[in-house]
Amino acid sequence: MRVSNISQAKDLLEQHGQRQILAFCDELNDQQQGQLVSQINKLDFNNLDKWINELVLNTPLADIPDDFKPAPYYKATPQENEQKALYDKALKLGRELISGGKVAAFVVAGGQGTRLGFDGPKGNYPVSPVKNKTLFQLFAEQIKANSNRYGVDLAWYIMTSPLNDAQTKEIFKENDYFGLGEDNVFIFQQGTMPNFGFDGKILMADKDKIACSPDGHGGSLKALFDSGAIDHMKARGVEYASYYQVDNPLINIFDPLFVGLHALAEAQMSSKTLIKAYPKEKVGNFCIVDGKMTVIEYSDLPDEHAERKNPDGSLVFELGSIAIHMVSRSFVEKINEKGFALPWHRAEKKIPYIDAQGNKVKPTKPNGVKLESFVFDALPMTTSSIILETLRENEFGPVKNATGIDSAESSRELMIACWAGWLEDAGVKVPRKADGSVDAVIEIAAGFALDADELKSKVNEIPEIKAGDSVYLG
Ligand code: UD2
Repeated sequence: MRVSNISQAKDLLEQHGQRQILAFCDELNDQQQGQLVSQINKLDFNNLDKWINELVLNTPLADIPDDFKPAPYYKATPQENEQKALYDKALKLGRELISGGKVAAFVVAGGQGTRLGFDGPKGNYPVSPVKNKTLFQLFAEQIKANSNRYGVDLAWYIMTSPLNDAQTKEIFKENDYFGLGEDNVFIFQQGTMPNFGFDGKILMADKDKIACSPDGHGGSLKALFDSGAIDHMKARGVEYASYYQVDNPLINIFDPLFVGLHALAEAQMSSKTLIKAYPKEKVGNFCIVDGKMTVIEYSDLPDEHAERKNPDGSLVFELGSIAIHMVSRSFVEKINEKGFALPWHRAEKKIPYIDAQGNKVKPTKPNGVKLESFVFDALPMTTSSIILETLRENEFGPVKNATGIDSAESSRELMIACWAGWLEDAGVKVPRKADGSVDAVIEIAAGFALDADELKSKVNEIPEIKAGDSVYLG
């Protein structure tokens, strides 16, 4: 039901116990009242009371089914001849699909990046070891290098949120779309969800502003459709979106093997996995639940299952989800046309708000609930979905925290380690410390080499690397 003015809004909010939204409406001018009415119209009153009851006022227990088992997967390298033939076929098909412009990059970059403590879109965070290139620039260079390799302009879809959309667009404009051409970059916004106090009341960020936050990366599947990104893909002939998170500079965006295996399986949404380093590593777990591909978050997997081991000592649930997916355009079209809803996940957070007197409060401990959806919750809706193993050292170096684990510093070390591995593969001597870590700062631009094989063809252009050197190959 839509309301057209404050008086209608009062009745509607009264029915749902959310009258506090209008507490200061008498102090607002006409324009502010109009803005507030349009925010109220964005609330989903068909579901609001149910969500508040089930997820805000109560903390639902994680629903762990009795019958769940580890998911099957393709190893990073083929295990026997028949599989080798399949991988060769997939590689060939994947290359054809990329060359045909049928695969696009798709980064989710709508998050707040609170843990990093960085002001602005996370994609603008400088991270590369020698040149301090930003995440956006590294991705753009990789897309450009792939466009050159495959002889086609590859498209890049970027999901932002109201928190960072304008700034992200500005960054792309200022940097002349990082040389990709404006036509090949499509920036769109995800949806939002209102924030709640623990009493189930929607919080106000200001007298005329409902406190909202991005609706989680699961919102991407709806936002792709609602924003026109899917139509844009269709017009360009893009059939597959290579989904990744803005925090991972080591992502291999156009991996022909992954594309090919996904396409050969006629899969709707597929995933990359890495073998977990320890039972409760903070990544999702790929499982088969009631015959369906499912990810169970690390926090929801009971210890007894997380710790379970096979006779050879490996973990029974060893497949970690690192948020790398291949998503078929037809799947996004189908679920949106039929209508779908991903489950909401509850998170207790510190949410800035205005109190009953209209004072702005910045809480120092959690004061309410945010609801987010997760993209991997779409996996059970697929009828075909494959998992391909990737090696941690090649493809996972997330920047999430200011210091320590998953920080810019650890990500830089992982980039250096990955590129040092490529150099050694190519027969280049890399200085190493006694503990085996690389004793140089190394950066290989995507335009120089996209992978170890390409680097081999450039070995004559690589200078000698001495201990303590800073080496940029670009
Ligand atoms: C995510 C996964 C975890 C593992 C890990 C790998 C969840 C719940 N967990 O953990 O299983 O794969 O990543 O690094 O996803 N984002 C948006 N809009 C939003 C919220 C997030 O675009 O509304 C983006 C965000 O910009 C970032 C990504 O999603 O690129 C990850 O978000 P996160 O930092 O909340 O995920 P994290 O680290 O808890």
